[in-house]
Amino acid sequence: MEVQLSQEVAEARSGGVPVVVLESSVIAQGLPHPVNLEAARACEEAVRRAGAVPAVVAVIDGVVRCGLSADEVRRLAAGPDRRWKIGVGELASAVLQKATGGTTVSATCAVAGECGFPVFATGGIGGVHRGEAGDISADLGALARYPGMVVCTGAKSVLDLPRTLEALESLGVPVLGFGSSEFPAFYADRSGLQLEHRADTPQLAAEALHAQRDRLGLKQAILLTVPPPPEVALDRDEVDRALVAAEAEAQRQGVTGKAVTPFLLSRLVEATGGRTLQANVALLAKNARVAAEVAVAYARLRGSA
Ligand code: PSU
Ligand code: MN
Repeated sequence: MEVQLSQEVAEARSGGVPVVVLESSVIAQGLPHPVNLEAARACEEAVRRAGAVPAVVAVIDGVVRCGLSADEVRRLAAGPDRRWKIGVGELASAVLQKATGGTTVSATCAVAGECGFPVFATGGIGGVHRGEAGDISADLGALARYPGMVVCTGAKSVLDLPRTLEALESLGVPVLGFGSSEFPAFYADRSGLQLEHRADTPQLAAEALHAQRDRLGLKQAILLTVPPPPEVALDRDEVDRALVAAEAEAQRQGVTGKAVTPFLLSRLVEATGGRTLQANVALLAKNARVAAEVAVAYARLRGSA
């Protein structure tokens, strides 16, 4: 794959310094400005503090990039470029049209895999949507083709979580709870969905990644699910009630297709007095920190193997 690495990321790769890949659709589409910019900075800082190098993936002027400058992050966060949401199925079109935009988990997994970077942090993955429209994110298939670890707070808040877990199981993507035996419900720490396996420390998560990727040579990613920070986590019933109300409102207003998720998210922000937004930023930074700790432990494991 033609990917342009930033100098810092290229040097980290050749010097064996651990790298944490970050997606950019959450900057370009997932969060409103200027919270998106704060979140991007917080993630990069959290990665650096833990001793790894952050590598934001995006498409800039038709070039697939890994490692962005502060100006380029700002451009994604505020400019007209916010319109482009690039999944793995849109990557070729984006390159041909010399587009600029944020890459989703699916496109970012493809880039991270090609670059040989095995640790990737995000907020929530895409999955199986609620309702009967058959909307299933390309993230799921991409996870089945990325030999690495994706650190996240489970799946996006607006999804059908039981079906998303079933789909991951069908694809052979293992889900490991980080210090928890329950699949998180994004803003809420409880989903009622039990996980069979967990990793309670970054070291144990790194050992799982080493077993999956190096000892067994499996191509599927491991999903490491991190509960949201307890001080910002919302009550699951409160989120559920707000979501049901938001879905009803979307239907009344005739909101359909790609516009549904942004509509629901902004309704959730209103209904909770901004607490979902605060939780989103905090969980992103936490995931970035955990991912960096795993990347550092994994680099040590491989170095001593
Ligand atoms: N989680 C959020 N907000 C988001 C996303 C995830 O809370 O905007 C983004 C991620 O980039 C994820 C993408 O990969 O949405 C999935 O989109 P889709 O359902 O269109 O595949
Ligand atoms: Mn979707």
